[in-house]
Amino acid sequence: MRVLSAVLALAAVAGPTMAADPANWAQPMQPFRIADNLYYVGTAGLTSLLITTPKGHILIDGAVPVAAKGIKANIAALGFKPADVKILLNSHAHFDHSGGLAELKADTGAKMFASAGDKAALETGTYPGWEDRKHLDFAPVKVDRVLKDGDKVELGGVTLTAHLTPGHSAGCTTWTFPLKVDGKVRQVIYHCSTSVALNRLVSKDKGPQYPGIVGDYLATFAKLKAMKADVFLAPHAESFRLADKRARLGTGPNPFVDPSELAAAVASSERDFNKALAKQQEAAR
Ligand code: 4NZ
Ligand code: ZN
Repeated sequence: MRVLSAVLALAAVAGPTMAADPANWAQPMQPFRIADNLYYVGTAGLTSLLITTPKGHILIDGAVPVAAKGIKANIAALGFKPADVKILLNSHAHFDHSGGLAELKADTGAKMFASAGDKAALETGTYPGWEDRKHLDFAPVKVDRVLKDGDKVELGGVTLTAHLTPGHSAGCTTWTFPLKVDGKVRQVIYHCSTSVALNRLVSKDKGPQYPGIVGDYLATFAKLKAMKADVFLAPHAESFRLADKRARLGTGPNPFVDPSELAAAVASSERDFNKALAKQQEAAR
């Protein structure tokens, strides 16, 4: 009981959008089908999505560097060939979501598509504004195609749309695509992230994480509030209650369908952002 209340108290402070448990970032997880041609191939804490097509596959996010081998093993365990992955995409250029991409690219031969805002971070394997924090570095990955807002990525009859939602990173990219779930076409959103986490919004001596970061977050919140989705997915498993939904799969209607989740997650994240901004502004006075 004491443990439970401590966990609940921590969860209340951390909020649903914050990385809750880095201990599970490298923890292997059995891959599974979310619905139709969409599979979860990430770790217990970090999402990696496989979208299969007759012309090859698309993989979104590579988790932490040590997770790359497990992601490949997960793809193979589902009966797909890692060499059939043709396109690599990402949510954002932080080591916990892009760290495994270089190895995955080398081993699959896939092309890496990413936004202009994240290209430099991916190609240097650094966290812009935290170049001195070497533990945030990751293996650099070359970007083969630069994506703009609204660009479509097409393969084998599947079309994904890139929505630039900068703030959490300068090129944070939210992905949307249709998915057949329980016989009905649903809209999936893979929400990049709008958490503040390690980002300096305002700072007296160091300046912001990158110029224009606060305006970017504000525009991104406005943009996300105007979007609709039936299936909400995100780079951190806790942000969309992966374990709970996984456990309920097959027991009734697909638990990944929840048209209310995007708006709730964005509202909660915006409250967290406003608190973090006020706190950082106070500290910078
Ligand atoms: S993130 C850490 N990608 O911003 C790093 O959610 C990056 C994030 C969360 C936590 N970290 O080092 O603890
Ligand atoms: Zn991040």
